[in-house]
Amino acid sequence: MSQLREGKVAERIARIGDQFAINGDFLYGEELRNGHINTTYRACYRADDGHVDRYILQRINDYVFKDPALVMKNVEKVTRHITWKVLRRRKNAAGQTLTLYPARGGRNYINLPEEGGMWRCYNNIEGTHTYDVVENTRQAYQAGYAFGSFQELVSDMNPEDIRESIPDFHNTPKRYETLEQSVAADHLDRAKNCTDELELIRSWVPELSKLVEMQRSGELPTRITHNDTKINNVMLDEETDSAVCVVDLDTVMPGLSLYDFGDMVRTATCIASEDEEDLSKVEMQMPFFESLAEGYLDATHDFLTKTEVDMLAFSGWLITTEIAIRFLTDYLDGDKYFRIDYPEHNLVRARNQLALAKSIRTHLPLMERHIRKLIRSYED
Ligand code: GN1
Ligand code: MG
Repeated sequence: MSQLREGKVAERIARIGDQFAINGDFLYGEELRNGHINTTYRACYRADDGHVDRYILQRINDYVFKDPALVMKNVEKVTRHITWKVLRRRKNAAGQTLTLYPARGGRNYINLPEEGGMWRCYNNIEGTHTYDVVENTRQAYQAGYAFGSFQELVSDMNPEDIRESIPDFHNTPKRYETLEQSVAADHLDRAKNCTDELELIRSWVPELSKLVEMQRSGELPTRITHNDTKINNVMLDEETDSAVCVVDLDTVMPGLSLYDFGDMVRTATCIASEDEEDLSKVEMQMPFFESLAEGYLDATHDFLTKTEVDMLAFSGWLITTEIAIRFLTDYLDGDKYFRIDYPEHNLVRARNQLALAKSIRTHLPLMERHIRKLIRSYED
């Protein structure tokens, strides 16, 4: 990340920053490239009182989020609710949240057609950092605890207040149907490059509907969930690596607690990144899973139902398979959804995530045993 003081990008960042309630002079800007969807800049200003403050400027990707105003309404409600709750409790149980800065014109966002669309501005959470891949079990515990605490913090919001920003986001069988449509269309003649991957996914089809069916039948409760619990969406204290704040709130909407836990298993139990090409490095590691599950259950065991707990391990396999399906679909469709750095990037990601799903699958009995052990420890 280079700090840009001048040049076209710096000028652009300064121009966008100028639309928000930011005091002072622009010092420099930088692009943060660890998300696949939105364009994100960090901008640094010297305020009139001499303080140097940093802000996050972000363009909401309107190919992915068809109704950015709806996303912003959700984000406003969630951040205000968490702020209210944390202030009342006077404690900081991984409960810091983002603050939106008003834009010119009276909203918390602004449409700038000449800058590509809808922009918003958040505070930069100072003294924290993120990891794109997990490095040690403490980070896995903290991620589990942070997203578990997040679920607790939003648990008393009215689910009807939060609308679906992307319908059927974690509807795995629908994601699979979409994949088959892309295979049938095969606009770019790419299906021939992924026959093994398709065969594997097809062999798993009966299991892909399990969670949506359990939700439909009422066996699993619908909650407000984060839905994008990648390890790099949790900010950890720079010195202690304790969880400080959960970010990327665009997909907060009604869902299953298991979607959140599943995505954490995907990103907090494997030390290889999701685009690692050497599949021998792609493996779920039990010590990371154990810490992740402990962190998550420390924050959630009071309110999760027995059925939710029973499905935790399975959700890790399901959500990993789901994202493999999504990467493969985007590869076949011509890479319209996820940002890519090279032409085969989405295919590499899909292969990687399938390797991880296989690894998780072989560990399921051990994972389930560990969850039962943790649950017993709360009962003692
Ligand atoms: C996207 O925005 P980012 O990079 O945190 C995606 C997630 C995927 C993830 C895969 C809105 O998340 O669903 O799991 O990439 N977000 C959206 O790395 O589709
Ligand atoms: Mg995201």
